[in-house]
Amino acid sequence: MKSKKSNIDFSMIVIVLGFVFAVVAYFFISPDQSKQIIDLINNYILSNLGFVYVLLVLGSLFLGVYMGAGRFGHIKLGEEKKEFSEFAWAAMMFCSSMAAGFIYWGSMEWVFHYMKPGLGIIPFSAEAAEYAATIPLFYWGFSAWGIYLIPAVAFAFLRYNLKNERFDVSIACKPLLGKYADGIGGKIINIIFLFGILGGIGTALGIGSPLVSASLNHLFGIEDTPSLRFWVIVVVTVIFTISAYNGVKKGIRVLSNANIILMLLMVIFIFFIGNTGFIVKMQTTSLGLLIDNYFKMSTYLDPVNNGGDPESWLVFYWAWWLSYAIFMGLFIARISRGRTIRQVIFGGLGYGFAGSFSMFSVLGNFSMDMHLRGVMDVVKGVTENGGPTTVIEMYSKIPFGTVFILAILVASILSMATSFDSAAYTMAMVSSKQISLSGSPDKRLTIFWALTLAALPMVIMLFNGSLAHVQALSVVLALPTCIIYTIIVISCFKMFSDYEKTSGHSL
Ligand code: NM2
Repeated sequence: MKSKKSNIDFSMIVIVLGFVFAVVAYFFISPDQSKQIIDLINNYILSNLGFVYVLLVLGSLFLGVYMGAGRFGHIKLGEEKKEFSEFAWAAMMFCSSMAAGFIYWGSMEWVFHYMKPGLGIIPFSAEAAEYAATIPLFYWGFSAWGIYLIPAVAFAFLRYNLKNERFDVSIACKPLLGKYADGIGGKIINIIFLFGILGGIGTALGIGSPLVSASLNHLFGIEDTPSLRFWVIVVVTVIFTISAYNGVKKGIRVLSNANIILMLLMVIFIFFIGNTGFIVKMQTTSLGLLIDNYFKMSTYLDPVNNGGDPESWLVFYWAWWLSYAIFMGLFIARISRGRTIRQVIFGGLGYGFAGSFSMFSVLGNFSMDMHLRGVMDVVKGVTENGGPTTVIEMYSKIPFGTVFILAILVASILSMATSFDSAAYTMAMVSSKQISLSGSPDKRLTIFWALTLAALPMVIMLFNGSLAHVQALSVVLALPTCIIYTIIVISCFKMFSDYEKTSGHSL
């Protein structure tokens, strides 16, 4: 038996920690300049490389559907029975990807598109409102969830069918890169993956913690300052560290089930308490608009006017989802033993879309209705006081408002914890040298990654960096992830055809 210590790949830890220290130190020494550098790279990517993200995401949706519906679909990932029930699987998949964004973006995203719809639509018009209710369903819809699924299949096949003892990223690149995926090459791949997560989770924390601090401010009158947000991150970190420490079965599954039930209760409550007629009508309208405009929404980069919207939204969102892609692929693989490829692909697309649709269309249309009926000027609230404060102010106006805000507080913390615990857990899997088929990574490693995940956004918040900087950082860190992502997708198909050649029978 190997000792636990020798199972940790320290080289990866040293490099990632070195990077985090370097960024943190730079923020201490020169906060303004470091924010400027992040913005500069971010702007370059937004205006020049958007097409890369767009083609990658659309391409992977096509390939995913092809993989699930085609001849590989029936392949079972491992011989065993399904490890998790349908509900637990869907809940864990959904909750590891969604954090407090379901409340924040769910309730407020429409405002930004209503003000600046682009696409030749007149701002604040009826058309702008319908478009604003629809486009979030696209940014959080099929293409988005589709990003995770080919990596999930690749990692699961490697692990459960080819019985690989490592759960790392470089192995999934091997069919295409051959020996270049070993040694230093492999380490670079794993490190790029770890950086991607740091950026992606940073953005989620950057959105969630102001929402939590705004609820604390409303409920208990605590002043909403950067240091309160800092402490919010500390509390969330403690919770998700404990959950990740307890692993998938005891920690992550339990927290995710609780989280999804609370999310659903909140959405059902708002559905009935709000203008249900308006919500249902807009949901139906949005479905048609979504289907009608799917490809336009997927590729529109505004080449002539270069107006910025919706191009920057598209690139930001795809970068953000892509920065989660490999981590979610690993995580979905971890919970998918015993499922077929078809179940993973269509389960991921179906549950993902259904979850996003119900949350965004109910919370968003509820809030749009409050605005259009003049109950509250939500647009003014967002532009003058910011999104988080406006979310809380709006929900304080409904019956049982205080209870609902308490629910927002708990759901934001829970949903952040259920994303970050799976992230820390997969980071620990990748930086372990070996994990037995039913085993878990070293708990110390899991704690270590949980703390590292929180470090960057904490520092950016402490230095009064805005959410825009955290978002920019995630777009920047997602770029190298795109390269690895592409390699994994191609490798997955190559892996299947190599397997057929060597085993002599078709899959
Ligand atoms: N996504 C966009 O705050 C959040 O809900 C995190 C992350 C799914 C990659 C969402």
